Order: sequence, then C-alpha cells, then structure tokens
Amino acid sequence: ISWEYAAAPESSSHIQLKEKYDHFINGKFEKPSSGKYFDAINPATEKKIASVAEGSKKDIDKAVKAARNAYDSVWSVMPASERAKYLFRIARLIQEKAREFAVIESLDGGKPIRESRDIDIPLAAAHFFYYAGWADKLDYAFPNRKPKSIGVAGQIIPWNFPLLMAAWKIAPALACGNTVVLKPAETTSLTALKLAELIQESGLPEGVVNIVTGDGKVGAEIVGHEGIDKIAFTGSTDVGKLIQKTIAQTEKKVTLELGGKAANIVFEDAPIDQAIEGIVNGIYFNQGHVCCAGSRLFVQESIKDIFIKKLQDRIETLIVGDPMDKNTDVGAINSKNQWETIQGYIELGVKEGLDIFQSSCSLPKSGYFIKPTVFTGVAQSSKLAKEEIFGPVLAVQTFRTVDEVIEKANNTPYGLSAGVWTDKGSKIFNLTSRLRAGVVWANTYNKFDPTSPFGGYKESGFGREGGLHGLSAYLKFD
Ligand code: TXE
Repeated sequence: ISWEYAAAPESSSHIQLKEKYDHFINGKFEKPSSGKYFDAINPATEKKIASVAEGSKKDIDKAVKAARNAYDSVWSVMPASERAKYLFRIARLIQEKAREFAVIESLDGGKPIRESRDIDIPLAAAHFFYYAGWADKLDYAFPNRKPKSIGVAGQIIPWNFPLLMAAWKIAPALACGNTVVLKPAETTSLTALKLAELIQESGLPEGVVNIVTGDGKVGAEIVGHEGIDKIAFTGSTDVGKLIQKTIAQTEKKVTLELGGKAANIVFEDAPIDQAIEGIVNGIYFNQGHVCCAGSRLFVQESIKDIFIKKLQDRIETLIVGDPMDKNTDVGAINSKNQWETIQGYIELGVKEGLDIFQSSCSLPKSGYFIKPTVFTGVAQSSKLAKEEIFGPVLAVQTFRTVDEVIEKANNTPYGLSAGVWTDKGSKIFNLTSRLRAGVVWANTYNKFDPTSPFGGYKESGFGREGGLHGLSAYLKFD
C-alpha cells in the first residue's frame, strides 16, 4: 500500500507500508509462533492498513532469552563509550527517516501530521541523542554510588505517542547497559517496528532490543516473566495497579507512568490571549490523548465570561479532520474503543445538565472524530471533573482565591501535571510548591524536553522519565 504524504513540502513522495509486520527478536524479524496476525486500522478512515503479528508466551520467551543472552555476553560488558555510539547512530537514523516516521505515525494513530512531524519524531530523536551523551558519564551523574545496569527491562507502552514512548523507554535503558523487550500498544505498533528496522541498520548487537506486538495478554506475559528484572509501564491506572500487584510478589523493579487530570489555572491577571492558546493546546493537542492534558480549566470568576467567550471563538478556528493534511489541528481519535469512551463522557455531561459547547465544524463522514468540546459549570463531584477522559473534552470550573483553587486542583486521585497562568511571579512560586503535581508549567503548557524529568504523584504513578532521574530508573546502586 502506498500513501501520498499530503503534509510534506515535497508532496509527491510516497511512503510504503509493509503488508505484514512481524516481531523483532534477536536482531531479526520473526513470524509469530501462533501464526496469527491482527489488523492495524487507520482511525481516520476505519480501513485496515497492515497486519501485525499477534504475540504469545512463546514469543515473549524467545525475546527474553535473546535479551538475556545479549545482556550477559555483549551489552553489559561493552565499554560505555561504545554503547553511546549506537545510541547516537539510532538518533541520526531517526532524523534521516523523520518524514517516513511522521507519515506512519499519523496513518496508524490518527494524530495530525504537523504534530507527528514537529513534535513526536524530533523529540524521539532528541531522547536518543540526550541519553547517548550520558552513557559513558554515569559515574559522574551518580558520584560515589557505583551505578550498575539492572538487566533485562520489560517495557509496555501506550498508543498516544507511539514512537516517542518507545524512545523514552529504550534510550535510557540502553544507555545504562540494560537490554529490552518492548511491547507497543495494539492500536499503534507500526512506528516501533519501523524503529526496529533502523536498529537493525544501526548494527546494534542482536537481542539488545526486542519488540513483540500484541494486546494486554502479551503485556501480562512480560510482567509475569521470570527472566525480566525491571518493568517500565505507561498506560491506564487500572492496568498500572494490576502490574504493581503482580510485581509485589517478585524482586522486579518497576516504574509506572499512569493517568492524569491536570488543572490548568487562569488568574485574572494572566496574559489572556496567551492563556487561551495554552488552554487550547493543553486539551486539544493530540485530541486530548495526553496523560498530562489540561483537562480541567479553573478560571478566576472575575474573568469567566470574557475568557469563555474568547476560548469558544478560538475553538471555532480549529481545523478538525484528516490527520494527513498539514493544516489539521485536531485529528482522529485513536480507536473505536476510545471514541466510545469519550462519547460516553460527553453524553454523561449532557445528562448531568452541564452547559456544553462544541465547535460548529463538520466532521469527516467516516473515521473516529469528535468535535472539540467544553463543559462549563462543572461541579467537583461530576465524573467529568474527576475521571480521565483522554479526549478533546474540557471541564471548566471557577474559583475566587488562591487557597480555593489549590484545594480544588489537588482534589483528585491524580498528580501528574498542572498549569498556572498569571502575571505575578510570586503567585507562580506559591502555587508550584503547593500543587501536588509532578510537573507544573507556568504561562506555557505541554512543553517537553529530554533533559526534564516527567512523572507523577498519587495514582499518576511513580518513578521519573527524562533527565537524570530517567537514568536512575534503569540503574541499581551499591
Ligand atoms: O490502556 P491500557 P487503554 C488511559 C486513558 C485511556 C485508558 C484506557 O484514560 O482512556 O487508559 O486505555 C497494555 N498487563 N491511558 O485501554 O490497557 C496494552 O496492551 C500488561 C492513559 O489503551 O492501560 C498497552 O500496550 N500490559 C495512558 C498498554 O498496556 C497490559 C496512556 C496501555 O493500555 C495489560 C494510555 C496487562 N494486564 C491509556 N493490559 C497515559 N498515562 O498516557 C493492557 N496492557
């Protein structure tokens, strides 16, 4: 199947998808031992775009064996400066193939090509570059602590940033001298397998990275496998809790990056137009499929009416539709399942009698699309204020005082991120120390960088990814 890359300046270039995608085990593409494949669906068209290998216990056994062997015989004993060279090489190969990655990411997952092209793919390369730089400096990063690799890491990733999450997981693990068995999410396997092609091209020793595709059952096989020393998981809080229970009976180490329900707080002294952009980006970036999405807007009562009016006007300008069009702001919802979940929350809000605003744009006839949606007058007790929707749905509440908004913002089982919009630096410092969130952005939102640690409190999980902190998740110390 070939695709026109509508977004590229050189619009004539074609991207070729494979008909069948196999596992990547011990440096080779391997057919699934079950012989079974599942469909990769383009959520913007609802059409099948490829077949993907369905993993099983046998495949995980093979992958873990390969990873263990590579760990013992090559990777853990290789000079760190040599390991770094492979990571640099992979980073450069991602850059070289950036356009191809961007197209596949948007076809497979529904995100606007502008985001895949400008955010997901460059950031994935940046993570490999960043952690390549650390590989031979671990003793300096952790002085007097004698950092050592852990062994084989089992990594389970979600569908909202498929290649980027693979990079977040693989790059620090490898830099620290571990080997990897990674499972992409079942709705977005293709860019991880494209990455496998580059890994092969980079000459990375066989078995250092293994990628097995499939659903949650395959993920559970990784979690329960005796040959794995560390689990890194990003996904739903429910599955995260399940994993923690399983791991509790074992010696395995674990890091969990789970859901969120971030508060984005706008004070009356905020730069209003800048704040509107931040709120829109906070909740409609990647269709709201973002663990740190600013899904709760707290606006100070004195500016509520003007702010909501401006917000609605801005939402009307968002272009919703074909992810492959470079002008698109909001693409397709990642899967039918997720579309139904989000639709269920919208119906619930309507049933609760909340004020709903939806952009008046028209949606494509096929594909899983949802209009950018805002609910106002949402009570703290509403499910829309409490539960992670993971879609383009914003719940608006108001506040009068700093203490009130801190109390409301922290009144959630989650604690991943928050945003503060104000002209007063003192207010920013006050809020950032009192908000129970792993990341607090001030007068900006959704800014990611490989040098910054990312992770949450409470039911948003534990452990940090990114920066120096991201290294310690893949090391043991004396
Ligand atoms: O997540 P799952 P789903 C939240 C978001 C979303 C909801 C459900 O609210 O609406 O979760 O999404 C693998 N053992 N987030 O159902 O099931 C699975 O195959 C081991 C937030 O897609 O958690 C996939 O690779 N692995 C989140 C990965 O876990 C298992 C991103 C995530 O899927 C497993 C995604 C099991 N028992 C969803 N069951 C974020 N924090 O960014 C499933 N998996």
